[in-house]
Amino acid sequence: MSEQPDFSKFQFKRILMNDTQRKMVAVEGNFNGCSKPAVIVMEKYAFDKASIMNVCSSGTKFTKDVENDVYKSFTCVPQYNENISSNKMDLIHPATQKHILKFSSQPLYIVQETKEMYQEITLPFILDNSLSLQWVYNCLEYTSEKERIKYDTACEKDKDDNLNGFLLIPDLKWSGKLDELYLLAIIKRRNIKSLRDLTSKHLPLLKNILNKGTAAIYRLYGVPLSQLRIYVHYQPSFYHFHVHFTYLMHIPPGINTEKAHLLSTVINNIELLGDYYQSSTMNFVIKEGDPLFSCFEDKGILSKSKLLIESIKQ
Ligand code: G7M
Repeated sequence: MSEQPDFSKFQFKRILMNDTQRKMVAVEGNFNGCSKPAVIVMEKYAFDKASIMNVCSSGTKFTKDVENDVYKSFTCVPQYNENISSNKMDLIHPATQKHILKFSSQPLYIVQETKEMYQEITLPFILDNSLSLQWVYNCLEYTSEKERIKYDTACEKDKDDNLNGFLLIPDLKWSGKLDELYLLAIIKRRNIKSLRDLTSKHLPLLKNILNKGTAAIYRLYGVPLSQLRIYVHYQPSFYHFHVHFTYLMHIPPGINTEKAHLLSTVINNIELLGDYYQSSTMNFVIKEGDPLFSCFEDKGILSKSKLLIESIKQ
């Protein structure tokens, strides 16, 4: 059996690949005294109960980065080694059943939501059952995350600010590392819930977000439009219209085709057909435990067993 390599002699040359989603990195270098190159691939282990309890222990130093309504975000550094294995931790407290569902892994289904289904089932449901928008209003009113706001269209003294204005703020999920860039544009007006509400009269708002949002990000972080993924979710978790800006090389959750809609495509669709998002059938993904799933089931639109039988027949 060959000897254990002496990793203290490893000379770093360059990062070949940094997979921010898998927390995996490939590095080129060489060992002192050896001219032949070496590649090291490092990957963080998945969490288990022991590692969770290790983070949630008195041996960890927590620094609060964000506090907004029931949401807090911390950087957690184990005291035995301050240089490695820091974790980002988000806390929701008190959490509702809706929060618990939002973070639970569950069987998923695709809904093909016609305009009638939206009006009769989805809309009444979201009007009665959505997550609180308090954190959004706290941002808009500068009562939380004030120091984190990166751009505010009001700074341009635009007379249209309350109609087409927005704030640009780091998403709660952003670690702050440039290669994981993640910002949100939150609109100022409070009467657009989701994609379904957008019509041609909102084109100036959407173009404002696209143009001023990308210009601000380029100014602040040097990331150009061509390296940004700019999209909205359908269904969103929060029914106050907002747009996600993420770095193209980073793969955050929620960019799959069943959930993310590129803002440029949204603008294009509305330019082609002013009521595109009122008249289209929209696909979205739903969890089995979501009460909205039960509403579709009650109307005979979704059925777990029917879907199963149909998939077996094919
Ligand atoms: O799925 P939806 O499009 O609704 O996404 C909402 C986004 O808002 C997610 O990417 C969240 O990480 C982000 N977010 C949620 N909360 C509660 C906060 C918050 O309190 N502050 C900030 N900055 N972002 C949040």
